[in-house]
Amino acid sequence: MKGEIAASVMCMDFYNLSKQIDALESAGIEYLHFDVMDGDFVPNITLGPCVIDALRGKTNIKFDIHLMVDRPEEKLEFFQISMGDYVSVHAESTRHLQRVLARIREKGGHPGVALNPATPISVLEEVMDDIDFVLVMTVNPGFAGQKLVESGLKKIKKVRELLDHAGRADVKIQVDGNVNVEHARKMRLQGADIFVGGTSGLFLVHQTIEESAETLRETIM
Ligand code: S6P
Ligand code: MG
Repeated sequence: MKGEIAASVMCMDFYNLSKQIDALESAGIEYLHFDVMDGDFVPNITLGPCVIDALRGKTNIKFDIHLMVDRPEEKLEFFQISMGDYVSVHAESTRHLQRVLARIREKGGHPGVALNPATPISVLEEVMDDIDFVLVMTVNPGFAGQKLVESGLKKIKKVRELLDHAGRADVKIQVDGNVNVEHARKMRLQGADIFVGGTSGLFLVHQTIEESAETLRETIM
């Protein structure tokens, strides 16, 4: 599978959002990654439906909505999911994982399961038919600018093997957290497909978005 890049919206310059989206488009970025945090599941509050709705129709970049909220099955209805959106929910955030994945599919989205660094991958076994991607968190969710949790690297490979064994070689693996060039290279070798670019990979102080995207792209070919 070709390596793809998802730009972390919470790491963007909100004052210059439209200019940065133009830069992401010209750099061929595949997804806009929206981090939705509720202050309960994770210790932070970030983007919500109004931000996602405001950008809807303004760009051709696909939407990738990362729900870090408790009980996502109750909150999903606040979101206008469009056909083809990628939507991930955390396995740790719900007692009704299959139900919420099925609901995302019903709304036209691509459902994904996100796993915190300490969460075993076995939870995927029972929802194999309900997912289009797996989000392997390589930091504990909540904040940008954190340091890689090294065990995440091996976990990518374990997830790839589990998916392949189950006949789901088509399911993409997304990695999120401290995806800099050095880590992206290792993550790619372990089998990652979608790389979330934040403060370490895409929105760097001394480089333009285009320059960072090009370097990241070469790394994940
Ligand atoms: C973290 C969130 C992520 C961050 C991204 C930031 O809870 O899910 O999507 O926005 O990881 O990237 P970086 O390079 O600052 O770690
Ligand atoms: Mg995220």
